[in-house]
Amino acid sequence: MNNKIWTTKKTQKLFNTPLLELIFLAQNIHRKNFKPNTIQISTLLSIKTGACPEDCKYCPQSSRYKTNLKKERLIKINKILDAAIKAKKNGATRFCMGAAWKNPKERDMPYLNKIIKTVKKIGLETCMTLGSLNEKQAKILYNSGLDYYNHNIDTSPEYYKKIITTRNYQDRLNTIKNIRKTGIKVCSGGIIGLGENIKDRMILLMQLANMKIPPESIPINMLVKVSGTPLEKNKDIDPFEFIKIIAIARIMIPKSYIRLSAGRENMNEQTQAMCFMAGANSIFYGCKLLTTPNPNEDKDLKLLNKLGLKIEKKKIKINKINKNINKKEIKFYDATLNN
Ligand code: SAM
Ligand code: DTB
Ligand code: SF4
Repeated sequence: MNNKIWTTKKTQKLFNTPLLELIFLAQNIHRKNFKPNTIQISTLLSIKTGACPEDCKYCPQSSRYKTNLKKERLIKINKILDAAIKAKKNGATRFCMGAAWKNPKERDMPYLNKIIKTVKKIGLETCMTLGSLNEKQAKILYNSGLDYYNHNIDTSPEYYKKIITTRNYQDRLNTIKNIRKTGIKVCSGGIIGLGENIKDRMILLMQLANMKIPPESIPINMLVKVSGTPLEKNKDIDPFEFIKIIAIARIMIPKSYIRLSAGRENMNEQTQAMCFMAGANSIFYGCKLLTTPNPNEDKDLKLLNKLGLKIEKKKIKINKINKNINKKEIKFYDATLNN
């Protein structure tokens, strides 16, 4: 339970603290709560791509913008299984699956249940991001064994209205509440570079830090500027500004994993190293995020090696890894997809 409230005054004070002082504070807090030199890695897969009815101005998958994206309907479990096995072989401990939906439909639930069960059988933690969920859907995913649900709040409530008009901030918070009521761990964070001001960044972090139970995992994304989206020409973020947000997030939310999320493809090694120094302890690993590039595995392993960072091992409670995958059953479910 969270009994520390971050007021505007206290948060403002952090934002006015010199960067190197913040990094020092953040690193100390980090070491009190996490094993040093250790990083959690997750691999992402887009399981339904593009044609999204929402109008998020940053997103290449919205149907409103011409982004040259190859659309794909919900993909077959067999294909998901292959990608999950590859991720596991490469060392990932969590497999995150994203769908460009406003929300899943009732008819999708049995299929999603089967996906979760299949991925878990190979010994990976599972995470999904599928848009809004009602209580019933959250419960179904929990009962299927889903470990994490990603649902970002992106920015401050005020600025959110300027970025997305097809849903509101409260809808996002309601879904997070529905996830919390189950036992699924919450993954929620934001994006830096949307054109927000310092106050919006402060409010974003206060929103996350002041939740009754803060999200266990907090992705901090740097906007990936995609041609055709309304934000394609946004101003670049100064890397130090970004590092500062990571350090403040670590100080305000000491016990959560902070993920250096989208945007690493455009960061040099030194910037990433400073983010780790400032308390980031998780990354997306694998050459693709959902639709845009991410550093390839070799490049990342070289960086982790140079920094002496070890991949966090998870003891996943699964008895028979790689066994019990019923190919016939998967074929049956795949046949229910009409694509
Ligand atoms: N449709 C679902 C939703 O919006 O919750 C799930 C997929 S959506 C792509 C997941 C998250 O990716 C968004 O909430 C947003 O924070 C992040 N995202 C999308 N496009 C991005 C971009 N161009 N740069 C950085 N982050 C982005
Ligand atoms: C999150 O915060 N970032 C990831 C994940 N959660 C789903 C997605 C980043 C998407 C970047 C744009 C793309 O590749 O489509
Ligand atoms: Fe759709 Fe999610 Fe992209 Fe928004 S962020 S357009 S909801 S896929």
